[in-house]
Amino acid sequence: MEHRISQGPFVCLSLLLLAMRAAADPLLVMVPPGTFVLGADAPRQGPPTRMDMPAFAITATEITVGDYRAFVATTGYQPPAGCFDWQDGAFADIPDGRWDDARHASSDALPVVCIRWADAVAYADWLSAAGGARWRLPTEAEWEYAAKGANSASQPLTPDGACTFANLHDAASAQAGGPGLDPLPCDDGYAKTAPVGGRRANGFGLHDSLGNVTEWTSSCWRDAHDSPDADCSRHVARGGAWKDDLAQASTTSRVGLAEDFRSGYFGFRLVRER
Ligand SMILES: [Ca+2]
Repeated sequence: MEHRISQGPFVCLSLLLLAMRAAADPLLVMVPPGTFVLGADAPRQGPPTRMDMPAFAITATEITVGDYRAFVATTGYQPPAGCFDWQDGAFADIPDGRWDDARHASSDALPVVCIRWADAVAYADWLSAAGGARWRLPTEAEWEYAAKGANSASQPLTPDGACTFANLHDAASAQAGGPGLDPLPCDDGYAKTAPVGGRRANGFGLHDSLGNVTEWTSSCWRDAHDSPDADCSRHVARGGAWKDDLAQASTTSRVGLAEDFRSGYFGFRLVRER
């Protein structure tokens, strides 16, 4: 099965040495410093912009239901009900949809969904307050650099190999009556979200940077990477989700959603500062 994400010995050694888990902290990987080209020559994805990136630590997986459950149990914080999701053959707002209902939290290993941007930030702030490091959402440049994993391609996956690395709209979601795109010619067994870490990591050790859930970033929306006009009523989200095809779930595809948007296909991962 062909793929174009490489995992060299340096990365394997780095993961062995640098992956770390504090008491209740999410598993981290260290992304090495480097230069990459942000974006692609495509609508709302450009202009391609060369960037120098420092090293940073980012969670290897999306934040899980179990992670978020610990936060809610400790603090009493509770995201408001309501979740935009696929149900009965259509996307619709589910007024009583919640991050911890049976539909979205059947396993603690699933990525947490149905949370707003502020609910993701609240979790990061709690982790920061509980320990000695600052946790935050990645910027969209950090997200894209980490997602590319030493591969500059906007789409490093091939259609038949996609399920090895990403939970996307495949035979499983098509069989469940999922969104009307042409499904990928593979089957990962999950019609919607899948337990984090179940697919192969990219070259930096990140799992599910493409697919599973679209991930919030800290960045305000800009129509173009070089636009001086930032719309901070929306934030950039990246990576596509279980409902998406390869075009929607590329390393450069991006959407901008209002801060109060929450859905069954939106989640997040975090950066930890030293
Ligand atoms: Ca799937």
